[in-house]
Amino acid sequence: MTERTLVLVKPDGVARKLVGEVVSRIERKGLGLVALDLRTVDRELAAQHYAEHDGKPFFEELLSFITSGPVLAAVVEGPRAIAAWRQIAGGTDPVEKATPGSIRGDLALETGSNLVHGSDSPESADREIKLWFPNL
Ligand code: RTP
Ligand code: MG
Repeated sequence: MTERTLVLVKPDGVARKLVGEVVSRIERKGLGLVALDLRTVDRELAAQHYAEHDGKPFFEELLSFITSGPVLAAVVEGPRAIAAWRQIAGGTDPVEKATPGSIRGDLALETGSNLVHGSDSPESADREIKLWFPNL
């Protein structure tokens, strides 16, 4: 079944010039790009995007980080795109959880700067795609 997911290359990934690397891994897996946009987000969008983490100890740090520079936002499509992209991205902690071969496993060291985001369920994907690409 074809699915859509929201992918972000976070500010650390853009600053480290890993946009091409990330897009390449999406395409090599066989997933398709539906929309792509490089932009710097304000606190309001960031807080809505990460609403599930509001109140957690790392929330403020997360908002400062995600608004610290341009991000690449993408809508990615394909069979089981949500799980497929989370496999490509790797687990949240780049050392303890992400496996070698994944983006985080290969290219990141810290949980707070783990390069990429991907929606974690069909409901999240729907909500996040509407938030980032309201005209899609
Ligand atoms: P993301 O939403 O960014 O794709 O990451 P994720 O699903 O793998 O992880 P999630 O639990 O949604 O957490 C969102 C982001 O918050 C930071 N985080 N820090 N210090 C901590 O314990 C902690 N836990 C999460 C990470 O940067 C994570 O990507
Ligand atoms: Mg998440």
